[in-house]
Amino acid sequence: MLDRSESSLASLLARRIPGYTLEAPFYTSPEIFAADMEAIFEQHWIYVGVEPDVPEPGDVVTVDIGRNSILIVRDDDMGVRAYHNVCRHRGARLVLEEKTTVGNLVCRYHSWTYNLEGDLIHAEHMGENFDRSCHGLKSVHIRSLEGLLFICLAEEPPEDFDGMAAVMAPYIAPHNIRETKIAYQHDLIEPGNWKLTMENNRECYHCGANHPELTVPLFAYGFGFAPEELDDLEREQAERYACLVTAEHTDWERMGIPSRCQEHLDDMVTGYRAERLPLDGAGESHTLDTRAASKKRLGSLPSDKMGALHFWTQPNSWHHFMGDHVVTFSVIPLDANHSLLRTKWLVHKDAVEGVDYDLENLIGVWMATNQQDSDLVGYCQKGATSPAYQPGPYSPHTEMLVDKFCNWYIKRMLAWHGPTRVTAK
Ligand code: 3BY
Ligand code: FES
Ligand code: FE
Repeated sequence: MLDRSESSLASLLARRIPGYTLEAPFYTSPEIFAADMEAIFEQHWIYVGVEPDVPEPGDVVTVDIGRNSILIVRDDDMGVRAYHNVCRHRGARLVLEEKTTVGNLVCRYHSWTYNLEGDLIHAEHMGENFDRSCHGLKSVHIRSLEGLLFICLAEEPPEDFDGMAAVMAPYIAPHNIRETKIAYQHDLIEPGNWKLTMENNRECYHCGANHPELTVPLFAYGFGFAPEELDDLEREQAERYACLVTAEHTDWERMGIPSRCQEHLDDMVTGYRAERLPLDGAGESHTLDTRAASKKRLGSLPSDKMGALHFWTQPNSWHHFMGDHVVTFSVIPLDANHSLLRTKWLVHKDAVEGVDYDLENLIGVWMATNQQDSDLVGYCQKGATSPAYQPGPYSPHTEMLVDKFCNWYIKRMLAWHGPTRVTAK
C-alpha cells in the first residue's frame, strides 16, 4: 500500500519509469484527473473541431472541456472566434446546443445580447452608469491550422504553436479543409481515462489482433516490428515496405506534397508528429476496398493515390488525410474513467451523399475501429483498478510513441504541478 506522501502527485511524477505504463492512480484517481484538467487541458492547445463546423457567419459550435464551456463562432468577416460560454450578467450559460446559428448571441435569462465579435450590444434596465464595453464576452485563444481548430484556455498559450503550424501547414493545405463539409460526426464515450485512449492511438501493436477492417488498407509492416523475430519471408516483406515508403515519399514530394516524417512528440510544449504513409491495395483510402470513398478529390491533390497523412498532436488529437476524405479525432476527458472520442469525416463540400459517396462505405472502417479501440481502452481501465496492476513495459519496436506520449505528459505535469502537492487516493 502507498502511504499518503508516496501517493502524492509529486512523488508519482518523480518516480515514473520511462518505457513503462503509468502507475494506476494516473488512470483512476479523481484528484489526478482534476490535476490533468488544470495542467493539460487548461494550459495547452486543444484540438476541438474544424472550420467546416462553422461555415457561415452566425454559425456557432459549443465544446465543453471539464469545467469550461467554449463557444466557437464564425463572425461577419468570416473570422473564427472563441469565447467562454458564460453570460457576463449573472453567469448563465449562453448557448445550450452543440450547434446552432444565430444573428447575435442572446442570453435567455435577461436578454443581454452580444454581437458575433463578443461585444455586449444590448442590456436593458442597467442604469445610466452601466458601461456595456466592460461586459463583453471573455475571449478564448483560437487558431486555425489550415482549417483545424485549436483552442487554448491559458492566459498565455504555449508560443510554439506557430512553429508547428509553419511546419504542418504545407502538409495539410493540399487537402483544403476549408473546402470540405462534415459528412458525419460520431461521439463515442469510451470507458477509460483519456490517457488510455491516447496511448491506444499511439501504437498499432494491437491492430493485427483487433482491427480486421483497418488492417485492410493499412500495411502490416507500417507500425514497427522486431527484426530478429521475423522469418525470411516476413523480413523481405518488411524491407519491401520500407522501400515503398521511401519511393512514395520521393514521388509525393516531387509532386509538391510534403510527406516525410516530422516528429516532435516529447520535445516541444505543443508536441506533434506527421507522416504520409502508403496504403495497401489501390492505396487510396481507409475503406474496405482501399479505393476512394468519395468521387470528389480534395483540394489541389495531384492523384487519388495519396496514401494517408497521419497527423498527431499532444495532448488530444489525431487525423488521417487522404485523397478523397479526412477523418479527424479529438479526445475530451469526461471523468477519470470516461472520455469522449469525437470523430468527424470530411468530404469535398460539393460531394453529394448517395451520388458521390456512400456514407456507410465512408465511415465503415473507423466506426468499427473506434468501437474496437474503445473496448480495448475499457479492458485497460478495468485492469488499472486491480491491486494486481503494476506498470508494464512498452515494446521498443512498436510502442515508442506511446512512451513519448507519457514522457510528454509527465514533463508537462511536472512543469505545472512540480512545486505543489496533490494527494491521489
Ligand atoms: O492513428 C494512427 O495513425 C494509427 C492508425 C491506427 C492506429 N494508429 C496507430
Ligand atoms: Fe444572462 Fe442575465 S444571466 S442576461
Ligand atoms: Fe486501434
